[in-house]
Amino acid sequence: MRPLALVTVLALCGPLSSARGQISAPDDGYDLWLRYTRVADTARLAEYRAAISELVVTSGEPTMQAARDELALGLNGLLGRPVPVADAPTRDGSVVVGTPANSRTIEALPLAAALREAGPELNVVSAPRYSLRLLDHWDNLDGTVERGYAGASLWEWARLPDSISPRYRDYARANASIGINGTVLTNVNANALILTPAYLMKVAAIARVFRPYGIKVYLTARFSAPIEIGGLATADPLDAGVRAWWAAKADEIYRTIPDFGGFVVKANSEGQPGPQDYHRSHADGANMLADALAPHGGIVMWRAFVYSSEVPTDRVMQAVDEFEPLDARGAFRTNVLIQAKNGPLDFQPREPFHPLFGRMAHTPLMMELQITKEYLGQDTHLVFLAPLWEEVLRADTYAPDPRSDVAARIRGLAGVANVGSDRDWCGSDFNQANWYAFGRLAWDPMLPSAAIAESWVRMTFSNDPRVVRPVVAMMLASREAAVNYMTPLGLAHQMARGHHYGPGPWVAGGRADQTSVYFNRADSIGLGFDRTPTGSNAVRQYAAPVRARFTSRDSVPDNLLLWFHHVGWIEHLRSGRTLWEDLLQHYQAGVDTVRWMQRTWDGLDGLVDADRFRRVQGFLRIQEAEARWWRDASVLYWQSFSHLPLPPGYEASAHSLEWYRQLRCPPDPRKPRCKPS
Ligand code: GCW
Repeated sequence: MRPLALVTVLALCGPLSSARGQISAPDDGYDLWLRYTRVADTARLAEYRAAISELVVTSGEPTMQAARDELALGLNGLLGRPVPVADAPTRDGSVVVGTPANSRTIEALPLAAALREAGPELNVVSAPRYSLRLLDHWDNLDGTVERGYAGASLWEWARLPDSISPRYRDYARANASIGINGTVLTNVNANALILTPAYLMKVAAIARVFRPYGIKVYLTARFSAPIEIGGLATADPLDAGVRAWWAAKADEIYRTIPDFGGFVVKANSEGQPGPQDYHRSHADGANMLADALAPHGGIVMWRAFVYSSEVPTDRVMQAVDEFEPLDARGAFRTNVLIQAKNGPLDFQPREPFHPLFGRMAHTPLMMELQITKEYLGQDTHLVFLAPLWEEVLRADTYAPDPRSDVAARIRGLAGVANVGSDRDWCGSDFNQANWYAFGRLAWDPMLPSAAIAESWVRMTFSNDPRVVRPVVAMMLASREAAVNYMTPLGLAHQMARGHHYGPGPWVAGGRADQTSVYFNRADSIGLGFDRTPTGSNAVRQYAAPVRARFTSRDSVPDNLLLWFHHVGWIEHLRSGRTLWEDLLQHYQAGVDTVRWMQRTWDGLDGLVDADRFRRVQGFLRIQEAEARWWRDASVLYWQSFSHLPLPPGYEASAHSLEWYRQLRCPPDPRKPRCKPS
């Protein structure tokens, strides 16, 4: 008898599920990629049934029990018949789950030799690249979610700790299946109440559900908490009373939640309190919290997303200016990580990589990605984000290290979650793919987007190549389509004020560094932000080879051209076309790609279950209309500066610029959508 040993629950969803049927079963989205429908390929089903005869999980450890439950659910579903659970292997085809430490059967196996014997084709040895693979929820205690487009918060604070929603476990299952091992429960725009005893009890109840799945909980720490809930007169990080308060708070947290992960902090940014309120540095603030957590093994993830309209420097340069000098003098404690967004601005459809990734010599870095698509069409637009993330993970910082790509310069990934109380968790079928992709990349940042898309499609829709190939192609084309119809050629932050959904290249007034005109710099001469030495010189924050590439008009990639250069409307680009012509072409290409996605999807009629087919079809209709809205509003606005004509045959705008400027969004905080006709 040769029992098959499975040592991790992660092995569950791969190969078995790859033999799914040819027509997708109806699905309301709740099961995500963990859809255990019966294998429809009859030969494959027979093969699996013959190979798997029983399930043996002897350990009573909660994690092993969770693995057993998941395997039972998965195997029963995939094989279409109950797989008996046994105490010890009794026959060929026993699936034995455990580790040498908790299972006699596995301990007795000559595993090392067996694995060696199995040869290099055995695709089961997998270790995560990063130890921190976290979802950051921007969830508020009143149940709203900042930049959430999938309903209310999952955390039912009013009912906790007594009532435990079954969704907590299903959320943990989904995360564990893709290797996510931490959840920051609360918004970085933090509320100190989460640190009060009553809330900590609730957090502990969630942590209990997550624990068997290897998921730790983390919280956001509001810097002014000692004043707001501690009754102190100050939150000065160098004040002895404040330090003692945080130390006692950390002790209390760990008494309640022994495996608590630590804090995420947004300080002195967008109105959040922080150490600079007391003329102290970010290091002073981070270190105070780090000292409180250190005795318990906790960490501080201190965000680098800081910028101030009072600082005259280009907004995208402020994080490096702030953090590099602190890093250079080794100012941060060893349990502090600096968490930077992928780009130096704010989760745009395309940005260059954040220069901080090449600059910090001593302090470990986390990268924050945004899974919820605040600036990328939110719930409705189909935009698969893995290509965006792949681009930044593979970017070369030229830091003086043996490996200098961004992926090698960071210690972990944090993804701003797109999960909410909607039945389908993410607000749309395809948004689920971004949650999935994030987990896969946090485990292995070198995984190609195409491979991630393919495994997701197979697990979520179908193994039929007539489905897999076109859907993967749609997913892979989708991000560039959004870049093209929203912010082509390196433009950024051209979204309407506040909700960031539709176009607003004319947005001006108020805080300058949050306006579109600050970033587009459109004038009668041309378009784009000069960040070379003749402009803000943001290029100086990159290592010499990167700086040279971005500075020269000959080498700057077209897709970042207007991020770094102010270019004349009739200047010629490398394409041979003028900027004006190229811009028009990109906007049109964005619309055309969405139309191609529509046609491609329409071709799947009858191959995808009718419910999902229609849902996706409807959202693609919205996306096509809104791609035109983006194109027309933007082109008309640029034309008011360039005074250049549209070439013959260019699709005419349905409305005037004034019409687009007047378009108001319905006051719907959940889905703040403007609908052009
Ligand atoms: O992207 C911007 C968002 C804010 C967010 C902020 C941040 C949580 O518009 O809603 O606040 O970034 O990352 O702190």
